[in-house]
Amino acid sequence: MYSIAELNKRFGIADKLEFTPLADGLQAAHIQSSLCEARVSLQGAQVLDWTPAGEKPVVWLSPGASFIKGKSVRGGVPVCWPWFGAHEAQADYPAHGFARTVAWEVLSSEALADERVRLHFRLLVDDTINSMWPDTTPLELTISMGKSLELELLTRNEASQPIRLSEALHTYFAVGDIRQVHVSGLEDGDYLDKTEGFARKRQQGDISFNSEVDRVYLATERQCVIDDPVWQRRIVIDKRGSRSTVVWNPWLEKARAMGDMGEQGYLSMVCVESGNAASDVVTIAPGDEHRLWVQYKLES
Ligand code: TA6
Repeated sequence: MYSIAELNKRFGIADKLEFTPLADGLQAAHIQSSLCEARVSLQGAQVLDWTPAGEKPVVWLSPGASFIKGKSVRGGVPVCWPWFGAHEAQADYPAHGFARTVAWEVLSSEALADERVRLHFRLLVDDTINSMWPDTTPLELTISMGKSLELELLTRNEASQPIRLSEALHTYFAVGDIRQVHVSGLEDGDYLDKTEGFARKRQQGDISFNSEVDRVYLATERQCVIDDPVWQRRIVIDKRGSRSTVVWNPWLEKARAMGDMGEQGYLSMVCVESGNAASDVVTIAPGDEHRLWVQYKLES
């Protein structure tokens, strides 16, 4: 692991990108440009927040978030990989996989011609990971930050047999008031309702929120829009290589029990996650690769 000074020497970009310490020995890339401000933790290659210039935050970081080694930060864009939710067979394996709680290395940083900053990460494999996931499947994440935020998660299968995995970019979005938010793009789609034992249901109209919502929408590659009348803006979510969209808000009781959502935090967030889960799991042939790509942008 590089020190902060080494990270800045190798990957810092004057007036745009500086590496800074977080708590508990964790490190973050801090992007401050004419287009946006954002932070990315090297643990989990987790975007912590993203605020386009002149706007309120778009990627939400919990006011109760804690920064602890081996624990995913509440908010931002946790990378759920190589399984989404609970492991199929091993109850003691970490929920949402191991990618979000381990160290990643920075491969490169770049200031693009259009002023965006791009960071390229690779997950560092250790013995604990090998014991849970013995196959050779290098994982990389590219994050491009500007007026829009783009992430591309690349899985290569270098094993000699096909690999099955589930995954999600578990993005927390900031909203003015969840009780007035509508999410569109999933009308008429089938979903699994986690609040009712994964019962399969069909979505009627757009999604609104007045209690806990925890759903995996299946076989959908469509654009989603978070309509926020309080902050008078729309967050537009485009994706490729993703057939599932997960929509989640824990609501009051579950948020309290979680302990890191902040007192009223659930009112100011919604997760709309792009990935591949349940019947949408991905199979990658030996020598092949799979890319999960998302782009977030604002419309007023
Ligand atoms: O994506 C929705 C979900 O799977 C919910 O069921 C909820 O538990 C959430 O993720 C957060 O999970 P975490 O492990 O980060 O507490």
